[in-house]
Amino acid sequence: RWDEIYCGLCKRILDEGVQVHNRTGVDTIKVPSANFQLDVSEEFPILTTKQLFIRQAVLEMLWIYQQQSNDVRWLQQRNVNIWNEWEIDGNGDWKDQKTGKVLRHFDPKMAHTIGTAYGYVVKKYHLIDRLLDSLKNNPEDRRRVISLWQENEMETAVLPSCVWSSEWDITDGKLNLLVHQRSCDVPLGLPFNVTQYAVLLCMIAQVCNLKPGTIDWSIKDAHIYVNQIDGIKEQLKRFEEKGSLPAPKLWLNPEVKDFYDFDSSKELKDVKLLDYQHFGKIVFPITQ
Ligand code: UFP
Repeated sequence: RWDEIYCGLCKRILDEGVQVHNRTGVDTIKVPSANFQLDVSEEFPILTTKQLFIRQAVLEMLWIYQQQSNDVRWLQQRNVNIWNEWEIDGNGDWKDQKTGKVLRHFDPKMAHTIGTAYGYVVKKYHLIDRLLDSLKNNPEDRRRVISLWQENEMETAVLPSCVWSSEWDITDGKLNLLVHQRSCDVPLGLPFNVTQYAVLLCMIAQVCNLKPGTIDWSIKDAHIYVNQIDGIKEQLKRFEEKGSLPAPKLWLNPEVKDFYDFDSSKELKDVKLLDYQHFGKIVFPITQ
């Protein structure tokens, strides 16, 4: 089901999208918006038309929401290198990876971080503690909005959060989530982002004695970089010829009752994917 929604979006972008310039220098094909709903109680959303590296996706999510860190070295120590391009160096410079040109200068105190974004914001505004408190002590609450978009922090963020808001409600013992993404690299970002928020939903549900429910996902600016088109065509061909494979099950260690206790070491001991079958990896270039 998730493969079908995902491949449908990719096809729509290729068929109806418009080619545009953007800050990176690599053009994208974009559509202005996209929306879909996934039912995590029926199917754990992870693509099978290509291999997704769940260890990295979950560690990045834990870095943001559990560790509440902006320090890229935490990820690097766990062999997760997806934020290297956005790391402020020891002198406070953020450089173009290819040319070495300084793109922006930050306070050297922010060395080795991504500035005041993501985990920094979660920590400063106590976003997870407030969410957990509300879910446990005020289940009917309708004000459960987590916003990583804080105007006062934008100036000193290397990359303003892409997935930046989530809203959470409880209906009939199920925890449901609505997520918004302001800008979406569909080949590289979206598969990662959807799976990591599904794991977050399952973790938060478990520690609050709830069942995971639905995820509504909304996107502004859904795009494919032009150097990713061949990879996406390969994935669409797989889907047309072979369909998709049965979704795996997510296993979370049932003994963990506190969100902060999920293991966040390299081995990620409390999270496992059972029976993950897929059609193999597709390499997509990343644009800084
Ligand atoms: N991007 C995502 N998901 C993420 C993330 C980045 O899709 O979680 F961190 C992509 C979207 C866009 C680029 O292609 O990274 C950010 O560029 P901009 O800030 O110009 O939108």
